[in-house]
Amino acid sequence: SSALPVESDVNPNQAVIDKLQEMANLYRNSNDKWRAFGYQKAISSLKKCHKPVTTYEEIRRLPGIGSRLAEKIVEIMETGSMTKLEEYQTDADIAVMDLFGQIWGIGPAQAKRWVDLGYRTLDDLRTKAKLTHNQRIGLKYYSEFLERIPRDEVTQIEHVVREAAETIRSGLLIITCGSYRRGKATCGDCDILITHRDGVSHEHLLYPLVDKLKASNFLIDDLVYTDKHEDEPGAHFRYFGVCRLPGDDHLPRRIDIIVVPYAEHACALLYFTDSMLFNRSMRQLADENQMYLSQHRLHVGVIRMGKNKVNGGRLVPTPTEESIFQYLKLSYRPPSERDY
Ligand code: DCP
Ligand code: MG
Ligand code: MN
Repeated sequence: SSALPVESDVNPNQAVIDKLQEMANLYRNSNDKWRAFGYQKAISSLKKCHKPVTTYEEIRRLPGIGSRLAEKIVEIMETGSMTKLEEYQTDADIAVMDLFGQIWGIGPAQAKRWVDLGYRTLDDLRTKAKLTHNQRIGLKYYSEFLERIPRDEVTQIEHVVREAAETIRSGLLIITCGSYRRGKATCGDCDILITHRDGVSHEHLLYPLVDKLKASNFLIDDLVYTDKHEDEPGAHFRYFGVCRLPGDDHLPRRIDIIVVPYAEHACALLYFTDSMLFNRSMRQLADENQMYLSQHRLHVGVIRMGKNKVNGGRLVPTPTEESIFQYLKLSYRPPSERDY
C-alpha cells in the first residue's frame, strides 16, 4: 500500500522547524546571511517532507541538509533544544533585554522577543525591526524619557496646560496628580487631571485643548489619544503624549492628560495620584468589604461568587477623596503618604 503524502496544516516536523527558524532569524538579523540561508534551505526541505523524520540518515537524505545541520536537527529531536540557540541567551542578552526594557512602553516580553530575533542595539531596532507607532516614539526619545523631570518644570508644564484650557473654558478644575501630587522632588512624567464642577463643561474639551497645545508646538508627539472609549471600555478620555516647554534648554517630556466628569473626579484623583501598589491595596480592601472601587466610582453591597459579581451593588456618591477613605473605614491619608 502506497500512502500518498497527506497535506495537513501541521507539519510533522514543526517543532524542529520552529527551532531552526529561530536560529535562522538570529543569523539573518545579525547580518550572517549565509548561515541564515543554510537554515532556510533546511527549513523548506523539512516543510516539503510530510512524515516525521526520526534518524540522522533520514535527515541526510533530504535535499539541502548537510552533516552539521543534520546533527543539530538530531539534537533538537532528542533534547527539544539546541545548544547553539541557547548560547544566545547569555549574560550579553540579558544586558540587551535590560536596554530594550528601558524603552517607554516596553515590557520584558517584548524585550525578549526582540533579543530572540537577534536585535542587539537600539539602532538594530530603528533600522531593522518592525515597530509600532508607540515603540517608534519610545525609541525616538529613549534617553530623554529616562531623565526625571524636576518638580519646578512639572509646575511650568501644568501652567502651560492651564492657560490653554482656560482660554477654551472657564471654571475648570485642573490638578496635577501622580508622583507630583505625592510631593516627589522629581517626576517621571506629568499627570494632569481636568474636570469641571458644573458636571457638564468637561465635555468636548480634550480635542480642542490638544489642538491648541499642538498649534503652539507644546505637544510634539502623540502616544495615546482617545476622546472615545474605543480602546478599552471604561477608560477615561485621555491624551498621552510628548510635550516640551519653549526654549532650547528644555527636554521633551512625557505628559498624560485625563478629563473626567465631576461625579467621578474623586475616584479618578485617587487612582491617578496613588502609587500603583497603593491603588491595588485600596481595591483589594474594597473587594474584601463587599465594595467595588475603580478609577471611576465606588459601589457598595457588591455580592461576588469567586471572581464574578453576582450583584453589582449600589453606586455611592464620592464627592471627595476623604469620602472614599471613610467608606473603606480607613483614616484619611494625604497624597504624600500614599507612596508605597
Ligand atoms: N497607575 C496605576 N496602574 C497603572 C498605571 C498607572 O495604578 N498601570 C496610576 C498610579 C500612578 C498614576 O496612575 O500614580 C500615574 O502613573 P505614572 O506612571 O505616571 O506613575 P507616577 O506618577 O506614580 O510615577 P512617575 O514619577 O514615574 O510618573
Ligand atoms: Mg507620573
Ligand atoms: Mn503618567
